[in-house]
Amino acid sequence: MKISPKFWLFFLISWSWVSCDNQENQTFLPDGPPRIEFPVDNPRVQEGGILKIEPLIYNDSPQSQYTWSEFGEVISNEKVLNNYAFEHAGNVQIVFEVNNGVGVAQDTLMVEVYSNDGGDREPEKYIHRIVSFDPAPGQFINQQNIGTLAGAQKLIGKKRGGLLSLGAFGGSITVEFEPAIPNEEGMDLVIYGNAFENSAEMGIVEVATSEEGPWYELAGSEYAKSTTIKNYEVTYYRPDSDMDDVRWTDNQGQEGVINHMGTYYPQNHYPDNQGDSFKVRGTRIASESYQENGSWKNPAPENGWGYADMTSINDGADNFDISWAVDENGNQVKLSEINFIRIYTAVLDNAGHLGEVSTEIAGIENLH
Ligand SMILES: [Ca+2]
Ligand SMILES: [Ca+2]
Ligand SMILES: [Ca+2]
Repeated sequence: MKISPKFWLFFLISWSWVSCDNQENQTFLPDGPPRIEFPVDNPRVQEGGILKIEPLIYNDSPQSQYTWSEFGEVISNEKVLNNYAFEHAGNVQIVFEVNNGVGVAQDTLMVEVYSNDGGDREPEKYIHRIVSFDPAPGQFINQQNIGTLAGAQKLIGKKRGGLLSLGAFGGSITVEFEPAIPNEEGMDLVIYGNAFENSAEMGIVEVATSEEGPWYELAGSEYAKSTTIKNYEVTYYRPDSDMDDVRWTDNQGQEGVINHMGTYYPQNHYPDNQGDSFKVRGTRIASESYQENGSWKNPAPENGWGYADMTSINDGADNFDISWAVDENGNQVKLSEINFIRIYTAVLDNAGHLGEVSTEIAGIENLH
């Protein structure tokens, strides 16, 4: 791997800075909770390649405890993530946590792991075509790899073709499968996301045999709950400037904002291709992110099933059975196969410094 001179310069500066800091703090607790900065915003590495990530930590102390995790699995407890191998192509979300004895800081880093392009495309098993990408506002929206139509195209023909963020409530992707996915006994398809423990960002899945519909929701564990709101509508409004929050109103008399995430994500969080305002509608599932010991948590519902970007096990794989399809009145619909899948973010929630809760999709697989 080639490391840029900028990185080494940063490394040397941060190393000497941290060395002094450690000496000063031998006998004192730090002044306040830690704060994390990564030297590179979006590092890239080839599939199977290794990467060293050295964060800059303010208020670090000799007693600090460090945790690095990928998809909720702890991969290191060192201060520096050293020579870690990235096995799967796609955008990998790494979470780094520091506890300095006074407080806890947590930050995420998106690592782009690019494919060797070794002919691993299996078009008949994976997404055949992107019909449309209609994101809602979010911190990744309008970012080339993760929040644009070009980013969506990378999911075609692959199990994990990258990572696509749908933005806040109602943001969606619609894809075609060719040949159709048959409805056989048991599970029929898998949607890969980037959920990890205490980070579920649930998306509702709809299916159809024709692009024009009718569309049927796959009714998951939350479908009949009293906290689930059917026919929920949100209108988003284009902000005055790129760095502003995005305002929303809903059809329940509520309003709020999708927070702009500042200099880490300096682009406008409102989708480029939308006018002054736009409306999304669907089913809203309850979500209440909360902060615990400095970490933001957004756990999946207990025994939850039937949503995209919810399960942290098996590489973030959520399984679906086409037999879960229901019509708009909640009646079960018998489908022998489907060609079209639409996924939309089904929650409207903010998780502090982690930003809006938004479904991510890495790929979809036909199990038959
Ligand atoms: Ca089935
Ligand atoms: Ca997200
Ligand atoms: Ca996610």
